[in-house]
Amino acid sequence: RASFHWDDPLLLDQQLTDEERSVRDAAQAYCQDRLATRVLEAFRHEKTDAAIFREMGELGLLGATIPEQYGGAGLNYICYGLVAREVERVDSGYRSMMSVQSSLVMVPINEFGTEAQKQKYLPKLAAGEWIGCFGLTEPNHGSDPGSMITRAKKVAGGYSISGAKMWITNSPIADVFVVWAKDDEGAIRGFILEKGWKGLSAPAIHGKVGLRSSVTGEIVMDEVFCPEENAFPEVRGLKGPFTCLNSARYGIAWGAMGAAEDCFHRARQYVLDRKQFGRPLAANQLVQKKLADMLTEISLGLQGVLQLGRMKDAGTAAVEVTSILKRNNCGKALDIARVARDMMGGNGISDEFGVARHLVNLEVVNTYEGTHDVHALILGRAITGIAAFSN
Ligand code: TGC
Ligand code: FAD
Repeated sequence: RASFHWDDPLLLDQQLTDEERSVRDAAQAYCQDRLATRVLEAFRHEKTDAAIFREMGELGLLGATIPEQYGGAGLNYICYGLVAREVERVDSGYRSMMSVQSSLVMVPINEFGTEAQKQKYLPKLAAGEWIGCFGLTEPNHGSDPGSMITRAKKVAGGYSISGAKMWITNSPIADVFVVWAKDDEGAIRGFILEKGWKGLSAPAIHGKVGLRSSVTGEIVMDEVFCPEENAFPEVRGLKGPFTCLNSARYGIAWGAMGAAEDCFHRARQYVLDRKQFGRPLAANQLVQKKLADMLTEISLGLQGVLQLGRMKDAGTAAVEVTSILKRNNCGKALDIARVARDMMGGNGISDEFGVARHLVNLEVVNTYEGTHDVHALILGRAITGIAAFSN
């Protein structure tokens, strides 16, 4: 009879290559030794440690899928997912910092940038020497970015960009801003702006109840001059930003499972240790059912993202598959965090027990990069051929 592994029942570990396992192990060692030790203070005091970018850069954790010639790690999508899972096992905010840099800033520069843009920006972003952010969402246009009002007016030698972006991860500490704006023809285009350019500011948004280790801000652009050489030359329309989102949403689907696993492991240990009515909480049927439900969803969610990663590496992943996994894994991780919090009673409310922090983080993760319901609508359109979110 084969033995059961409660922490890896479907033997995910055995489905990885040696290289994938070694990337996972290196990421896990860094995350547990260097990130887990500082997350409580970061979360409690809403402090983002910019040094983390350099540390991740040194380990090759930024731009995992970007070619080595531009400073990336040249790894496959499975490796990128495994890194996201290890980082988010500690905190979704740290994964957010990493995935914005990797998927939302480096991916568009690599996919849509000129050779000069790639040479200039990618190596420094990969090293964590420069910090990047991605401005798509606006104060009045979140789920519907196609209605954005930020404008890039053609002027001599480049563009004059005016508008505001809202809820932008990393923006207050960013050196490089990938922003999306409509040109004179009404087509969405991408631009690379730099900190310090006249008319560009990025005030922080304070008071977030989740994702407090990751700084979020606005991007305010008041006739910012962007030279022609800093525009993405070819890409037009929502295909530009959505190409980045395909990669980031995939990483989030892995990451959310990391947070869920951490909640599951903490809740399991807690109910084994804690006694009520003269026996461990874990001896109760209701408690065991909760653990069984958690493990089932985590195991299935991990197999789902593993398959999606293999499909992405093979070039066979339709974008809707990412919606299935982003939606499922974020929603299930949030449910798991809520149940784990409940299983830990009053202690579950304390930030020192970790689970409440995951819970409020996952509320954000379930919302950004396409809300849970917006991904249902993307899938609904693909299933029926009818778009429910627009006329
Ligand atoms: P729609 O008609 O669906 O598409 C317009 C054009 O875009 C193309 N397209 C895609 N291309 C590549 N990948 C995808 N996933 C694509 N989805 C669509 C499509 O083919 C079309 O091209 P063309 O050439 O025919 O024009 O556009 P729509 O306006 O009807 O879309 C509606 C909807 C709901 C699907 C979309 O707007 C959506 O996904 N909304 C959610 C917005 C969102 O995800 N925002 C994320 C902001 S970034 C962020 O949250 C970062 S947090 C990161 C962190 O901190 O970790
Ligand atoms: P809305 O679009 O107003 O949605 C509100 C509610 O209405 C949701 O429940 C939604 O599901 C629902 N809804 C919307 N449309 C429909 C419909 N047609 N039918 C049914 N229900 C609908 N954006 C960036 O560009 N870059 C970033 O780096 C970034 N980082 C973020 C970091 C944080 C901490 C947060 C909170 C957000 C971040 N975002 C970022 C923005 C994020 O992507 C948006 O918040 C998200 O896309 C939702 O948009 P919204 O907040 O405007 O909500």
